Amino acid sequence: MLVQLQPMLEIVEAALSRRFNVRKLWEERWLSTEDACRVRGIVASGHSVVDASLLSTFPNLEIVASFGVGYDHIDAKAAARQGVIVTNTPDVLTGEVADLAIGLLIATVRQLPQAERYLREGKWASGPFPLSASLREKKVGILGLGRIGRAIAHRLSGFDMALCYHARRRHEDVNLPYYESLAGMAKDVDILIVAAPGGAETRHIVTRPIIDLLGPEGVIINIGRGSVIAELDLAAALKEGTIGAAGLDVFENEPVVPAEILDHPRSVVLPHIGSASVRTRNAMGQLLVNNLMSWFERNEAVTPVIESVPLLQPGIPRCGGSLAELHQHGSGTLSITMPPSRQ
Ligand code: 8YV
Repeated sequence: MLVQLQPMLEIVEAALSRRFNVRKLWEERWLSTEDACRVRGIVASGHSVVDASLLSTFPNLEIVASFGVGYDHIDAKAAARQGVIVTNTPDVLTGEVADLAIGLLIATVRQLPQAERYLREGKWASGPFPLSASLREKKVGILGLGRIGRAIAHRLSGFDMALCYHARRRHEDVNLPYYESLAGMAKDVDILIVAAPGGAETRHIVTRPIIDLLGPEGVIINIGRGSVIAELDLAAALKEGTIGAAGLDVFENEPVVPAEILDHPRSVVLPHIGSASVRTRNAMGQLLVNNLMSWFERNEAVTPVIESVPLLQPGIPRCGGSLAELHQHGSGTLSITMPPSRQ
């Protein structure tokens, strides 16, 4: 039996319910102790908190399959201690999120939403839209050089802009200037693009002193996690003009956006749409389903998170079991394809 914590794409739900006995926790609100013991998998979205206490509710849990690349909402270390693997959906969304970062960067610097509003409000007839800032001759610092950070750097390499990055470590295979300290990079760049994951390690690493180092013409873009930036510091910096503009797709307490950010004339705000195209969300759904199928068919995970990798080493006893036990026969159109079973 699987428990699903939040509603998901229809095609994912259809594919899951064809193959598994799925209990929708947000509808049922409770499970009997007997049912809790039958739960072998949790299906989580990017916003469902899966902490140690939830994990321990299900003594026979084997896998938490999460929709999205970021898994800061899941206590993957506690899961590993319980012998539970966690999977996410990396790679299939990298290009989509990187595209959005570039769009948000241009929109923020060239004030595209503001200019569009100006036209729609009928102001063009009374004069041209005020001149914007420029991307030309600007230096960009990328915070976080994971898959998405790299894809952003790759796209920006066609923009004739100076690029550099800060990450926990230097990436030897990347030919870009590396800053060991975030402050050092912030002092040298005009634009900071946050592409770091969430979680305790990155929480509030961008605080007021870092923001102020970007300067009054500085720009901050965040497509990583809201928690990386101390949001109230950013709001204050925008208000006081110690930073020029902000383009944000992610926020600390989504869907809440602080009024100071929302009302600022140089903020561009999006409702966390980095990966939100039909194509990419379907691919993420497919990967989530593939992870579950592969686990229950052959004790393998397609995309386990790093904390789960030791659990998947040969020789580690695992409890992944036969899919037959979990099958729930049903009808319906299959829009998600299943990975082929191994003979
Ligand atoms: C997710 C995201 O699609 O993948 C992530 O980590 O931030 C998003 O793009 C979203 O959180 C899914 O619920």
